[in-house]
Amino acid sequence: MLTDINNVPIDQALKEQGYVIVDNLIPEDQFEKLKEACDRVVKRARDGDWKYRRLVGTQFPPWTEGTDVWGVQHLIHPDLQEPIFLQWYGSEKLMAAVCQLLHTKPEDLQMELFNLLINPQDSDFDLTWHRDAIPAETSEEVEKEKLTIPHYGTQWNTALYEDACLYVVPNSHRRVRTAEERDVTINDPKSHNMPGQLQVRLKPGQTVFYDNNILHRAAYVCTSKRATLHASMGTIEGGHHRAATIFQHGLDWMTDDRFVQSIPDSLKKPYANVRAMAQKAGLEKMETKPIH
Ligand SMILES: O=C(O)CCC(=O)C(=O)O
Ligand SMILES: [Fe+2]
Repeated sequence: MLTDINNVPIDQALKEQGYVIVDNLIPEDQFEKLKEACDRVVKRARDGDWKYRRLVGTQFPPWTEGTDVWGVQHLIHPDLQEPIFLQWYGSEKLMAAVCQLLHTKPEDLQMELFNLLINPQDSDFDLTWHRDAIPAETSEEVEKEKLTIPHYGTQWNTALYEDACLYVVPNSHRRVRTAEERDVTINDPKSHNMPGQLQVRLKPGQTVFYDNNILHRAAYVCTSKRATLHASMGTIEGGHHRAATIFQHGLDWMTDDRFVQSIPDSLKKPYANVRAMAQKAGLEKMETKPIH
């Protein structure tokens, strides 16, 4: 059983706090390779040679405007030709952590997103306080209802360099916003004074898993190198709610034969599971419209 940096079982910590920090989920022999591969993909994205990227000025997909890059999308895309990302995504300890968090078996996991969060080059960029799957303007009644929908998945940030960009409000992932939080998310969404906020400080090699409905924001600093792997996995019980969150990023390239051929054994079933989810959702392509 895996425990967090405070020796609490990771599933218990995530459930109670809405986030959990874990050491050493990157095998030693993969660490340097991941850093090198990140440098290459970051260069491609900044050079405009990789079009799947997040651009300063826009928080949620689609990213169509701007030039300064704050994230690189689809690290496991076959056109990037960086096999180390898929190797790590399918590595034993990482998958064991995800299984413990989701209380499921590896064969019931579902392959999902794998992106990279980086420092912009030209200017700092703040993301607003948000929950990933519930827009700020959502009424209290609807928010309450949406918060009861289980996620059937988890997401994480794994830092390759020191990373203190993420802020969370611990334990805000299962309750509606207080009047004050609601006011901040709608009227002052880049506030540096959210009540109860906590800055998540990761050392290289540390991972934070966080509930995508925890209130969170991020501050992107152009002068401090950030390369943080940002990924998610789900379970086969996700259904159409999960499909909407995942496929809004556009994953139809996962049907590419070169991609299918490159999947390691540990991810074959999780891959079949994401294909099945698209099919069940009645999608012709593995893509849907943006939520926000
Ligand atoms: O930069 C981060 O650590 C968080 C990013 C984030 O919240 C998002 O992409 O929704
Ligand atoms: Fe987010």
